[in-house]
Amino acid sequence: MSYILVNVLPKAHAYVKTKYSTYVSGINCMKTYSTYWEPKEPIVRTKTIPGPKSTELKSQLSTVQSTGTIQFFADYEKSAGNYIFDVDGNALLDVYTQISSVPLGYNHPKLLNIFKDESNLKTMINRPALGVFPGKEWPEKLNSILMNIAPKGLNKITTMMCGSCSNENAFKSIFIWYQNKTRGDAGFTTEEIDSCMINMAPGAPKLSILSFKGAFHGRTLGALSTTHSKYIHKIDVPSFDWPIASFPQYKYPLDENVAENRREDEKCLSEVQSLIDAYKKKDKPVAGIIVEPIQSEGGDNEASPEFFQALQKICKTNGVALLIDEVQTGGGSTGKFWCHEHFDLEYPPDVVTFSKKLQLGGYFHNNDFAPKEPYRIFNTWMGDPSKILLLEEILKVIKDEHLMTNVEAAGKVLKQGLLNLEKEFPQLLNSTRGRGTFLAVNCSNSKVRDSIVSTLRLNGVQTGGCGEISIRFRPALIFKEAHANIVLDRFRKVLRSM
Ligand code: PSZ
Repeated sequence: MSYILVNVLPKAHAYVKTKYSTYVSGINCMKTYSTYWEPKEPIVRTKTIPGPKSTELKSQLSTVQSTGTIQFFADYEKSAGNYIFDVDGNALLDVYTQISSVPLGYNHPKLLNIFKDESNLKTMINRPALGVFPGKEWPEKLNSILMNIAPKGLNKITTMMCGSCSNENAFKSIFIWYQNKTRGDAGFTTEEIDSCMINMAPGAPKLSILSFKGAFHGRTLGALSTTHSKYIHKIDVPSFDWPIASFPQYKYPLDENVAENRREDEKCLSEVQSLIDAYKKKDKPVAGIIVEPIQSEGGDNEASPEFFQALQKICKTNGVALLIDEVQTGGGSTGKFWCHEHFDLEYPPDVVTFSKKLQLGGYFHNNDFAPKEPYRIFNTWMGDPSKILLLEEILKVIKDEHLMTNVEAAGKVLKQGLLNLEKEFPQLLNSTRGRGTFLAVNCSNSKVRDSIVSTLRLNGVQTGGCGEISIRFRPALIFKEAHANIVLDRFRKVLRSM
């Protein structure tokens, strides 16, 4: 019944034996997970990706669902480590990892083991309405797992399902906090109670959340008002009139453009203050500011630690909450577990949202952002205890296998390699940037970018685009220097062919 991955793939391709010594494919035929294999290099068998089988599946799916975004159909039984396998037998070195959401690669033996345990299986099957009927182990799990990785200074956690709903509910927490500051211990007035039921002030107050141009905070209706990366996300959908400030656009290399980039910081920060003043005058005061530590979908735009420190000062001076959206940056790939740890902030942020690599969504905050009354922040599932089991093991593997050190080492090789390619092909590439393995490079224009991403895929490397002209790298935490060298070799080959 059980078979080893190496037996089901062409003999021509050697497989690399890493720490575990017997990886076996497929959850049904799993006997032991003491072994872990992945291909030594990418395997590309079809002339096009999507290949014929993916194309056939796409046409099947198109009868019931729109398929305009689908790149190929994956074979998740075969996928292993850093390699995603498709249904046509291609194995791509995946440095995009399901939009930056796979921490330990595919079919990590330790994760496969979790659901062999019957009590864990029961945790998966009996998904509770966590707000009302949490399981007996829930307090202990939250304390030992999620609070263990809580950003410094934040002692409360609200769990959710995804990044968008984490931001949505964090906005609500911020509005409730803001109103509580003036209401104090007084209860709700009858006027507030009646007016909120017909979407009117004072019960539904005119408050706003300030966000930045180029930001991505999700696509649900409230979060979408703070998302400004692509028009296609927003068009035809009503939005709140909330303030939008410019986000720094740096010149690279950073160390050669210090003064200019500092002026860019100052320009954006003064815009933030002006917008806070303007929206106060407009009677839509800013209750919170939402910001990504590195704007991801919008093009991997970085801002300096000094920018974030000054932004926090503006928040403190104006009585505005600072929400740091770590949905894409959280989980270790920037070289710190939370990217904002790089910023050396004077105070903890007020709210930190997460999802993706952490498997479930949610946000960390302090007591002030926990509504006193029950049922104000609530939904059916409020997270998923089976995802916490995965997160528990993921955190253990990160620690036991020193994956944060690994991120530093692999990131250094990848970043230096990109800088070298930038020098070799200045007409095609520029502005290499990022932290850890959370890296990006700009292309000369969007046509060149799209062509590089698709040609790289046909050369066995799955990357992703972001913004108009950037390629982003989002490998798993198990991505090593050897993988970085494969990416760089293939990248060079593609650039030469252009
Ligand atoms: O096109 C999309 O909808 C995409 S592509 C990448 C994302 C969404 N990222 C999700 C994301 C994020 O990167 C940040 C910084 N904040 C919030 C979100 C929303 O998370 P989800 O997709 O889980 O709702």
